[in-house]
Amino acid sequence: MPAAFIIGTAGSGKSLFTAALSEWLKMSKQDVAVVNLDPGALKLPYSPDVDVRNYVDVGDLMEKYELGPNGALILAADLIADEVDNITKDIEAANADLVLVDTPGQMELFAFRASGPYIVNELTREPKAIVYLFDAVFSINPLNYVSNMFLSAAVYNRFFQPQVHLLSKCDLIPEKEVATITDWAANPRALENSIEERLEGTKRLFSRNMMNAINKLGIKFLLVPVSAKTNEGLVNFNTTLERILTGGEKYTS
Ligand SMILES: Nc1nc2c(ncn2[C@@H]2O[C@H](COP(=O)(O)OP(=O)(O)OP(=O)(O)O)[C@@H](O)[C@H]2O)c(=O)[nH]1
Ligand SMILES: [Mg+2]
Repeated sequence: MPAAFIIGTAGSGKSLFTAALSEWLKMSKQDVAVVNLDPGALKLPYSPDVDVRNYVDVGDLMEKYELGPNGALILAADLIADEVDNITKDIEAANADLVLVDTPGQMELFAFRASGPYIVNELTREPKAIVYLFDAVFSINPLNYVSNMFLSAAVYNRFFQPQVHLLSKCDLIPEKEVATITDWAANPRALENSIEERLEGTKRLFSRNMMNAINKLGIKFLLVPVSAKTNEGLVNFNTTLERILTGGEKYTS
């Protein structure tokens, strides 16, 4: 089954986006399986078809190994790798056309430990995509936007899978700002102009150099504005995802 992994910094909107997209896909009569890979999730805005919490319990780990919450989360992230076979079986049992995977709250637990890339490789042999969230409120400032680009390039460097960027929570910022940020993603000159206009001193210099370094990497990802509250952008995003995962075919026959 083709799979999309939803990744982003803590609180960037991964879980709510997973919920909104899966509901929207189900309403469009598309068969989707939702996987929760966050062992630390207390409450989820969707009912997962497959849930890592059935295999790894952070509370038990804290008790058994006398760990604090962060230590237990790190151990949990590592232990998930041992459960790949079980999780894969659960996903196969769900027998869907698309798998949406909500990843751990703290991105580093998934992207910057050995287990994340291992899981992405092992979960399915079919096409996959990394969906990286840029929080719209955070991204209004070009300095923050460039920092997030840097993080997303680091994520790419861990997975080497097709990657799509989402501007999440775009209902929280004015439409004009949404247009400006999507323009930055499409056009490096627009970002450079905003850096020159809105930043000064070390911030300007550092952002400009960082932007140039990222451009030199030669990676360019589409940025699709979305809102999990209003469902704005879901059609656009789904078209992009279909193109990546199925070469333009619909998930359903
Ligand atoms: N207005 C608005 N709020 C959103 C949107 N998406 C998420 N939020 C809010 O942002 C907060 C974080 O959303 P989550 O979906 O839990 O984000 P997450 O990345 O899964 O967070 P963790 O897993 O805890 O790191 C919640 O209060 C959501 O209600 C959106 O599209 N619009
Ligand atoms: Mg979450």
